[in-house]
Amino acid sequence: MKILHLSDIHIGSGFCHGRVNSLTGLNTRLEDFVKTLSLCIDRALNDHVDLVLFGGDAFPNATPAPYVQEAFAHQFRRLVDADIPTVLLVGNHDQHSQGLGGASLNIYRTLAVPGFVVGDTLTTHRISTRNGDIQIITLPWLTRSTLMTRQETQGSSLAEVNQLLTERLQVVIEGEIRRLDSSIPTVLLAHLMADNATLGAERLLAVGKGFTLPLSLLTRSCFDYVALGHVHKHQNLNKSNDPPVIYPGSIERVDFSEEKEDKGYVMIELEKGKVNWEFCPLPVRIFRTIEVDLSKHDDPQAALLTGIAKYDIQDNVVRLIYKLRSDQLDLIDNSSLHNALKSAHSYTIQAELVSQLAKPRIPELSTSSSIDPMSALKTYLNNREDLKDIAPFMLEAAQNLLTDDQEIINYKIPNFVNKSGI
Ligand SMILES: [Mn+2]
Repeated sequence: MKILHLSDIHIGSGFCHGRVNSLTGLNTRLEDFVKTLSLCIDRALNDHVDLVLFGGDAFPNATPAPYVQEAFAHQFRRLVDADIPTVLLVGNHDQHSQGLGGASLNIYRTLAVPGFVVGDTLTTHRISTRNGDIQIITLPWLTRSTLMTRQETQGSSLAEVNQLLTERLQVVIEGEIRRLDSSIPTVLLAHLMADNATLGAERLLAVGKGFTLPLSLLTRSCFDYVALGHVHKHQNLNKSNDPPVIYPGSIERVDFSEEKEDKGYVMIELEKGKVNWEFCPLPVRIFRTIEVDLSKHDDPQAALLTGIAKYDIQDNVVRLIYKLRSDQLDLIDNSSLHNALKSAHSYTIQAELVSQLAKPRIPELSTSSSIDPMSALKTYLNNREDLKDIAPFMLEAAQNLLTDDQEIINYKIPNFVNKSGI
C-alpha cells in the first residue's frame, strides 16, 4: 500500500512576504503555496497512491477567505477525481474558537465528498483502498475541554492539567487499540506536540511548557506508522522506526523561523508489520536573512553593499538587518540599498542602532534579590517614564492575571502557540 503523508499546509499565510501579482490580482505567497500543494497532489496522482493523509492545519485560521478555501479545495478535488481516499485531520488552526465552533474542514463531510474522511474526533476509520483495507485512528488537536470539564481543571496548574489530560487520553486510545483488527495495517494520524519534538529556540520560548504528550503514547507496536502534524520542522521522533513517528513538517515556509528547514512531504510503503518511508523535499522559495554589523566599519555603505552581494538573492524573500552607530546614520544611502535588493522577491530592511551606553539594569530587579511579581512590575514601571500613562492599567491587568480563574490563563497558552506559527 502506498501512502502520501503531508501536513501543515497553512495556505493563506505569510502574505507579508509576498506582493500582489498584477496579472492575477493574487498575493504571490498564495500562489507559492498553491504551487507547492499542487506538487504534492501531482505526486499522489503520478504514483497512484492508495491513500493520502493530511496531518492538520489547512489554513491560518478556521475562517479562511473564500478564495483561499477554494484554492485548497481545488487541489484536493483532484484526489476525488482520481478515486484516492483521503483523510483530513483537524489541527488547532482548523478549529473555531478553541473547538467550540466546528472546524473549517468539516464541510467536506457535510458535502459527503466521495472518499474523504474528516478526522475531528478520536476514533478509528476503516478505509478500503485499491490494495486492501487499512485502519486509521484519527487524533485531532485536543483542547482541555475535549476530555475534561471546567470543574475538573479549576485550581489546577498547567502541568497538573497536562498530566490529567494525558491520563484520560491514554484510556481512550487504549479503547481504540483494543478494537483494532490485527489482520490489517494500522496508522495513527495525530495533530499534537510530542514531548521530544525539536523546535527552534524562538518557539520554545513562545510555547513554554505548554500542552505536550509523551512519545510513549505513540510508539506502540500495534501501529505500523504514526503520521503527525503540528510541528513545522520535519523529523522522525522514533529513530528505531518501530513504528516511525513522523512529522513531515509544513509544505512551505510560513515565516523566517523556517528559513533553514527543508520543506516536503513523506511517501510511505506499508504492509502489515512492515514499513518504508521517505521524506520528499519540495522546491520552495528561499528565505534569506542578511545580517551585517557596520559599527566597526569606516565605510558602512560599502560594507553593507558587500554584505548583500555575498548572496544570490534572485527571487528570495529577504530580510536585511544591519547594525550601526548613531553617527553612521548619515552615511547610509537608502536608495542604493533598494537598488541592491531589487532582484529579491520581497524584502524588508531593519536598521538597529548599536547603543554606546549600555542601559544599566534596575538595581532592585537584579537576580540576587527575590521580589514578588507585582512589586517587580511596579519597580519596572517606576523606571519607565514612557509607560506612565498606562501604568495603572498594566498593574490592574497583571493583578487580574494573577488572581483570575485558572481557566482564562490556560486559554491564553494556545494563542501564544498560534503566534509562533506552529
Ligand atoms: Mn498545529
